[in-house]
Amino acid sequence: MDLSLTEDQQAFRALARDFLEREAVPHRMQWDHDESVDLAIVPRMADLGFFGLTIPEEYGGVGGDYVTYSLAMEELGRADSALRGIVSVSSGLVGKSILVHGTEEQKQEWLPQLAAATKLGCFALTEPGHGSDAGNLTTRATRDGDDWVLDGQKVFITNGTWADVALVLARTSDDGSRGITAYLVPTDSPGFEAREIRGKLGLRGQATAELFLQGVRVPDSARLGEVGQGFKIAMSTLDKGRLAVASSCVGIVQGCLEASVAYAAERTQFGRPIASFQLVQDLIADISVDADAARLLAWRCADLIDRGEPYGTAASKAKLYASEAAVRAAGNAVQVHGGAGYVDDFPVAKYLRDARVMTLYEGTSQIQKLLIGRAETGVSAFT
Ligand code: COS
Repeated sequence: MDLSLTEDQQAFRALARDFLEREAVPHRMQWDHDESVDLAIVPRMADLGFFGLTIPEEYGGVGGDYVTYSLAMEELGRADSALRGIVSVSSGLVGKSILVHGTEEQKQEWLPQLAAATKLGCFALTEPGHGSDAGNLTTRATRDGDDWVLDGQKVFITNGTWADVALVLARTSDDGSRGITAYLVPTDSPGFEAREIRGKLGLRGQATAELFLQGVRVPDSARLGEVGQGFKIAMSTLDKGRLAVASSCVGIVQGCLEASVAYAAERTQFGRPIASFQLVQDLIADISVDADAARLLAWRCADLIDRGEPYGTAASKAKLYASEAAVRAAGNAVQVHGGAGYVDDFPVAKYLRDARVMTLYEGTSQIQKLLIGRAETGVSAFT
């Protein structure tokens, strides 16, 4: 077993760290306050290869491996999880779905634009009535001649108001999860409306939206994969998405560790730096162990993908552990900072707010446990 990174992987991580330290870290609190990152950073991130990392060179990407992708997501999570969401949803959930399930025409049309971030994508699965129970979603796609007509509502859609294309999961028959089909819907289609959700606890710099589809007409060439294959496309896409969330959480834990160590060295109480107190070291030790454990689970998942081996359960384990660790670590980091951690002078309050959604989206912790338990026992809770 060799856990060392290649020179290319180390170089990309250093490049990403340097860029984000200069271009994101100084602005993240303002973006958080404004409830929007400065979108001018998006093309600059694309120039560095963030959006094209796992898209092959023939489609305008970088053709990198998933360990590098995990490192990139970690650096983005350390700097600002709002940026990570923009990248991993657009090029990850949407781009990789197209790469795996798209026709050659769909790949040629969308992948170069997603890799260059001249177009952004959003992943429209969740509905007001169906979050964990994705297999029973109710947005409808009805065949009309050569077209499909989509009607329904989606919610909590990252990039929703910024996206140029929405990967929409819609019901084409009443056959449960087998009656769902995927479509690539241009967001300027008549009948498509995105409304931003404001006032989120965290991830405030990223656009999260409700989508309304009223008689949205797309040609059959906008269908992604076969009729009825949409649920499997969504689930397999989320497997890789969960690696991105897990890696981003590693970045949060790492950021919490660095911030806590720095603060504990500088802050004095009782005439000594608080870093010298064992109970403060106890908090920092817990954050440090969480960083290592979460990172190893994420890297194991990335390595399985790079080797072409099954990785779904590893992705669920990484996502479960890392997201819970991010919440725990951010809480510990605020504790190290005391009252100073409760305001935005230090990054830990934002880490805590951003971390909280990680145990919810792309499959709650309970869904991850259900999937892990199912893999271990071979028994589905639904049969
Ligand atoms: N990759 C490929 N195919 C998959 C798959 C995956 N990861 N997971 C399931 N499938 C396939 C199954 O093989 C099955 O195929 P058949 O119909 O041919 O047998 C089909 O999809 C249905 O799978 P399953 O029976 O597991 O579906 P369930 O209804 O039992 O799934 C859960 C229930 C809860 C596991 C599922 O709905 C789920 O993961 N929900 C969470 C959704 C989510 O993460 N939402 C967040 C949205 S992004 S913010």
